[in-house]
Amino acid sequence: MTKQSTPTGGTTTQPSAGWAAWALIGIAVVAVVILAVVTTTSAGKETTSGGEQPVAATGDVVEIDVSVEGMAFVPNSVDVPAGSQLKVNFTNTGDQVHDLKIGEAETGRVNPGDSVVLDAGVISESVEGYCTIAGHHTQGMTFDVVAGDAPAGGSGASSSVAGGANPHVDVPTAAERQSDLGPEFAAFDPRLEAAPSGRVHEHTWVMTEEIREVAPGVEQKQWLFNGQAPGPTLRGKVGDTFRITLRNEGHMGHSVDFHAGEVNPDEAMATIDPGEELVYEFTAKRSGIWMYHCATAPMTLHIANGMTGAVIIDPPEDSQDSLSDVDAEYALVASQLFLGEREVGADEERVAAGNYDLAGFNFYPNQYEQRPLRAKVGETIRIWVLNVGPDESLSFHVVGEVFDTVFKEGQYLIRDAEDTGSQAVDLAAAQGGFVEMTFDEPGTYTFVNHALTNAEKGQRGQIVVTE
Ligand SMILES: [Cu+2]
Repeated sequence: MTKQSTPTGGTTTQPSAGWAAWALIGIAVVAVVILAVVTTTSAGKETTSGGEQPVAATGDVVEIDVSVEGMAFVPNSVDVPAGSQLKVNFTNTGDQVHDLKIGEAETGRVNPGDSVVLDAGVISESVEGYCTIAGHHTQGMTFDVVAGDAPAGGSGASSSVAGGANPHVDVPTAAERQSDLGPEFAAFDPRLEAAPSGRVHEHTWVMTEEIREVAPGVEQKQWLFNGQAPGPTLRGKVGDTFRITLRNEGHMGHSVDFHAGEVNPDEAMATIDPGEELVYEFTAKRSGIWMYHCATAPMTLHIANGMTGAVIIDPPEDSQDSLSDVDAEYALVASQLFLGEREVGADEERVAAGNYDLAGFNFYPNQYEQRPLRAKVGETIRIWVLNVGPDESLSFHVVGEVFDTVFKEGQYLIRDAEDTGSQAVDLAAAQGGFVEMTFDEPGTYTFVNHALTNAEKGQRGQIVVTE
């Protein structure tokens, strides 16, 4: 068989001998016949495995107990002789709602602690079962039903993960993101107000899933704290107490983890189901800009869909770390942006693969090129920056400026520097700080992630300085 290719390849290089030509024709005819047979055979196989000739039911029943550990079914596979009926006694021993879908059979949502019997019917071929709750499949909540000796079902192919084109959306180009979006475009307000005077900050936040514009011409579902991405910015002083009532008005479990507080994660960060409420209380003992985010698995997906934001805690005014007076303050939350189907939101496989489409400040690419920050010559501004990732690093730089004060993760790197300065502040995922700068000349100063491919994906904006 392997020699078939040799004479075929030789037709162009050795055409002289007449007998050789006849031999080649003969081999070619044989090859065509073999090809035809192979094609017929494989077509026949496909028909069988496609289910048009189902395996006859044997009357046997395979019964198995399945539970949950973290983000996995235990066990996560079962061997079933083809033709047997499969019954799964499913107990949700996890800490959040799950389900199990095998072929057409589904358990429906199963609360923690509850049990359901799933009749998966007669198994004629291997099939991959899984939890249908957003993100759980890619986190590994699969259950392989292996029929007879056949290999586990599921192609495993995930074309949407491969780098390059997004199969769900036409990702807007830099030109489309930078062209005038018109007067109706509203940027996320980056201005930061002073901390309110009270020492206890009480808020109720709803958690929802809603369709929003996430980039020019792209609408998709976002998962939100209080209807916005990033979520509300909280500000207070060292020693303040924050009491946040979370009300889940969405369709899946959500939670929150405030990095600014030191609390027992088991209770405060628990996932709450639709319709439930949870009060998260913490006292901020340390100054800085702190991330908060939904802590329900997979966290990448909840963060990518918008469930994250900043808590800013001012140091005591009489301490050596106290903030100096500035003319304006801003807050920028840097993140990667993943596009997906309109009704779904960030594509979970692309999120799991870290395959982001765009990047932005305050969850919209290039928005501060559309609506620049503004300052006057001689003014000093402070920009608080938080990098929520989920993965990429941020190198925050302002073109044409040098930072004379940089605070990062608990300490001033420089402060009111005169004969030195900082050109960029590096923030890994979940790190934050602030920079201060004074404008000596009018002009358009562009701020970027100086990991420049991310600037080109949308992590850039402008500060327009006038006389
Ligand atoms: Cu969430």
